[in-house]
Amino acid sequence: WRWEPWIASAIGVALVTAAAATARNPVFQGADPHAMMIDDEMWIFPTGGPGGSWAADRFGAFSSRDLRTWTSRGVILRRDQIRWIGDDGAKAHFLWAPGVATRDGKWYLYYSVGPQNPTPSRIGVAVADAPQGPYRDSGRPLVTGGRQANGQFEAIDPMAFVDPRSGKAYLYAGGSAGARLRVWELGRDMVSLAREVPVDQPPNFTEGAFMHERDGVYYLSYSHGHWDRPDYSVHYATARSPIGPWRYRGEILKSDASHQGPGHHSFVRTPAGDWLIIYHRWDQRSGTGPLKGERQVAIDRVRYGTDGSIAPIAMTDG
Ligand code: FUB
Repeated sequence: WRWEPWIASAIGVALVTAAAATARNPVFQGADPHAMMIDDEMWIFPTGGPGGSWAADRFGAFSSRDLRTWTSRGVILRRDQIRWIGDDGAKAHFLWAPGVATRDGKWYLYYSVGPQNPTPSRIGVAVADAPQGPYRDSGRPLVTGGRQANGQFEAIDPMAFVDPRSGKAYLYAGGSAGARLRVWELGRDMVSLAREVPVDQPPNFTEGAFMHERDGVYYLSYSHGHWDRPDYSVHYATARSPIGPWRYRGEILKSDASHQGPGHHSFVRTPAGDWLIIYHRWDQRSGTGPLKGERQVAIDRVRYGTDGSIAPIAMTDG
């Protein structure tokens, strides 16, 4: 027989399928993981990474075929490459919570620049020809936080979603201060906003919105609670469109006897059709007060009911 590309692909599928229940958790230090399947390989774009999950001045990417051995794809964007960030003299600005999307052969890295004060938080976007970059910043913030008519809006946690049914692209963002979700339709170029879409606020929304579609059901999932408390958890709502109206469906991921503070996350469908949640939790395993230490990325299996519900997710260790 001859070695054909489809054989490599099939082996990749088999490895990822086998790995669905056997990721070596925690995967690595990091937070706010945005995960995608790219050519049968899982890629994770986190805040920070091995070495620290907080005050990041750069983004890296990591990939794996078996969810056990991870390859660093290097630094994909640095703070000093984003000219508009500036310096308010009072506090450093940090890069948080990347969200990645691809369209027409280009890759788009959306990211938050925090904290919120004294300069308002902002969301930027950088463009590349490949998932590992190099990414070039678009040259201006896409969204800026601040006081809004209906309460403070913190411009963090961007999630870009290209609707596989309509082809339209949306940007979801918001959290923490004001804890408000906002949604925009992105321009065809993916680096401009076409219009803001009014949406109803999903119950218990704090931050970290993620959108995925399965069998015509649109799942809006998000973090609830305080980011450094054991009540941090993941809730979700469903809709027949990516912009609601939402039907609140409850909590799916919460602290248990040996894992604390699961929150910012993404969902991925493997080539074999299994669904996984990639999320961060804390390295502190118990306690009732504010959580201390680093955040770490973990991967667990997602199971759907015939009614489109998501069963409570069990956090595992590798
Ligand atoms: O990593 C910084 C912040 O922590 C994110 O913006 C929030 O979603 C929370 O995970």
